[in-house]
Amino acid sequence: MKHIQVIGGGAIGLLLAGRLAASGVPVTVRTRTGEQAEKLSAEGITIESAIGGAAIRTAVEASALEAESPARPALTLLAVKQTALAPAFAAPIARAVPPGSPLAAFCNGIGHTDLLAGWLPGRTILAAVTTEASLRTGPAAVRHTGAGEIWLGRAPLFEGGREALAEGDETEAEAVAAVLKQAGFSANVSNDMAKRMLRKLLNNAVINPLTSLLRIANGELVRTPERAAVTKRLFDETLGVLSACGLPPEAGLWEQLLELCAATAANRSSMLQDVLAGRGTEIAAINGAVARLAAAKGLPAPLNESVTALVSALRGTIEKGG
Ligand code: KPL
Repeated sequence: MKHIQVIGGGAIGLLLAGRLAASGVPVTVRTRTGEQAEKLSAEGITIESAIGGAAIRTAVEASALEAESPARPALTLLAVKQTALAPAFAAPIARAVPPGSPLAAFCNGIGHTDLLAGWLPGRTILAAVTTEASLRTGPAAVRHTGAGEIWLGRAPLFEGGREALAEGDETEAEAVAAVLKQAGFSANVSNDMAKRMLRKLLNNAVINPLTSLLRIANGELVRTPERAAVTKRLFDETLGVLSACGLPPEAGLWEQLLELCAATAANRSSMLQDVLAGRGTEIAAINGAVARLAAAKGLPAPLNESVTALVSALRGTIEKGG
């Protein structure tokens, strides 16, 4: 069985790595810190299920991304936050992903595919979008809170409003989907990842900044007429920009957003969790990206610009755990 490397020891990274390892695939997890890698090597990954099904505990190899790794992975799954993709990440990731080996990026927002295509010439870059939900409960443990789907395919490039695909081969996506299916995921190949990423971006660009600024759970977002009005205004502006950038016209996108709020009513959005924990947020890759796309198309995006500035300004103003 071919060796798979998962970069990222967060909720999605550990879920992917744990399930793949449990299906018999040799997996190495590459983490930000040496401490987490030591813990994973010693304890393996525990996946507890909040949706029925037994807990599993499975052995994995692990090392810090900065460390030398003897493994030559046949495939890399990148499951890090956009905030990790700073210029300092370019050299370690280029060392970790061998030329000719594909990488599938499970990141929110957009912009990461453009960065990765620049950092990793000669590798196939795939984009992955998932609705799997999980919560990291410790450095080597996750709780699977919602079964979802994974869609993957050749990565679209977005910056500058151009429409292009990263270099690579369509057949790689089929092979990655097959490995993920064997590990029990519902994984499918898409030849239009731009559409899927833009649809997810639309929901994240509305729910994440507003729940962060109002400090409310997703289900509270449209509970009052005032909140519903501001939510709809941000939705309309964002939809206008993303439609100009290739999101196909489709009825029912607002209703889908309302359904997502209802389905995740008790959840705090990932951005609110980052704000409350005093971490950096993905605002630049979500609403900041929408504002940049708007500028490239000559469209106004005052609400996206404002929420980007406001969420950025929250950093450090909220007490940890508040
Ligand atoms: O993806 C999400 C996130 O929190 O980042 C949503 C869909 C908003 C669910 O919380």
